Amino acid sequence: MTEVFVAIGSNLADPLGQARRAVVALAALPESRLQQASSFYSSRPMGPADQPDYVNAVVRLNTRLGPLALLDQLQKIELEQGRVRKDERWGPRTLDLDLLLYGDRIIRHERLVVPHYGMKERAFVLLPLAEIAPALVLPCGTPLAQLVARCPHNDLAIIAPGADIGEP
Ligand code: A4P
Ligand code: MG
Repeated sequence: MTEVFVAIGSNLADPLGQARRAVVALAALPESRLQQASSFYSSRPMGPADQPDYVNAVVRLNTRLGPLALLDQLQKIELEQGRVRKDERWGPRTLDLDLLLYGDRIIRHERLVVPHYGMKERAFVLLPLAEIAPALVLPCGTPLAQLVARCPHNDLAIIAPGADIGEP
């Protein structure tokens, strides 16, 4: 089993509900076990400001899926739960699932870059990650706590407790 971390983001169509459903879907992944889920955070949008606030969270899974098979599963969940059909075209994506870390692996594939390229600067990733894995050290050797300490995060607020995983 490999320990992996997945970031959840949503800012459309009941973002908290989307994020909660994503945790349920991640808990049902094949060959995988959900270990931990962070609180749900609200965060101001990174990028264009004329969009709603986001709900963000991070989960920890143990999995036997390979990195690309896991990415396929994440994209399947995005499609099943994250996209709304408007007329004949796919509407805005309401759910974003990013594979942050896959064990200690450094992956540079045309479909998959791990660690996720933005994770070191994004408070909405770093804080939920630090909540569930405070002692984590990234594959590059940088302690997560160091990244958290130098990342402004005053636009982040916990809006709901994390999912209760329960005992196996
Ligand atoms: N891909 C490569 N590496 C990965 C990875 N580690 N995990 C590829 C997931 N996918 C990965 O992804 C585009 C392609 O990236 C995929 O086909 C996959 O093969 P996407 O999810 O379709 O596109 P995207 O998410 O819109 O692009 P991008 O650049 O990942 O967007 P970001 O950087 O995720 O930004 N503000 C707040 N507060 N909270 C947010 O969550 N999110 C975004 C999206 C913007 N602002 C935000 C938030
Ligand atoms: Mg993405």
